[in-house]
Amino acid sequence: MNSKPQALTFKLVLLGDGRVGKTSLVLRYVNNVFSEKQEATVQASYLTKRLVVEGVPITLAIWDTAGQERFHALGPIYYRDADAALLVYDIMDTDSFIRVRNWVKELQQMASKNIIMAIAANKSDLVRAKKFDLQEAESYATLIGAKLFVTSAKLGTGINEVFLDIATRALQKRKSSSEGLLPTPQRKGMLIIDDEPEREELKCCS
Ligand SMILES: Nc1nc2c(ncn2[C@@H]2O[C@H](COP(=O)(O)OP(=O)(O)OP(=O)(O)O)[C@@H](O)[C@H]2O)c(=O)[nH]1
Ligand SMILES: [Mg+2]
Repeated sequence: MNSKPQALTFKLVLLGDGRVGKTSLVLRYVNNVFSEKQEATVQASYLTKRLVVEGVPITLAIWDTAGQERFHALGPIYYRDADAALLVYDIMDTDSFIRVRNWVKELQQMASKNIIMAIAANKSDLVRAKKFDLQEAESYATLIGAKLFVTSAKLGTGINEVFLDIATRALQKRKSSSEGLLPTPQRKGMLIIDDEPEREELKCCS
């Protein structure tokens, strides 16, 4: 008899303003790389990461969305049925924190109930003083039942912590749900996440 625990898949979506570092966080986490010249995401990209939490093998199915305003309307395609959302802002840019609040409002109205949320205050390496005011962001995170993590994709700080927290909370939630630890494909209404995101039509030949 095979007693190996079966892998669970959790769908995670990254949301936030353009250039706050969503792609950089994912690439640091999945491939341990960082580029100063990271290109803006078009529509979204999809990556996976396997990890083991409390002895349970987990696959994080990660949708890294484009933050530019022109892609905003695509949001529901990616956060629909998501188990968790990682909301990213640039610690040096107040407007990008406001954008996080707007995404949270949208998620609360449109996404799955009880979606797990975490907030990443990214680019912490750019802050010279050791202390910076996170009180507002922390109170806000508590208010919405999220956790706040200070991250730097550049230095690799806080990254494992935030993804591990999301995976751990998703696992706890699944354990306490009626589905228990059934492998993901047996879940009702599960979105198939192996498909590539739709690509923009190739423009050709005038
Ligand atoms: N100093 C510093 N720069 C960062 C960090 N994270 C990302 N960057 C830089 O910020 C710029 C934007 O990063 P991206 O990862 O492309 O940002 P994004 O949120 O994916 O942007 P969109 O795809 O347009 O939504 C790039 O030049 C990165 O090198 C960080 O932690 N520290
Ligand atoms: Mg990006």
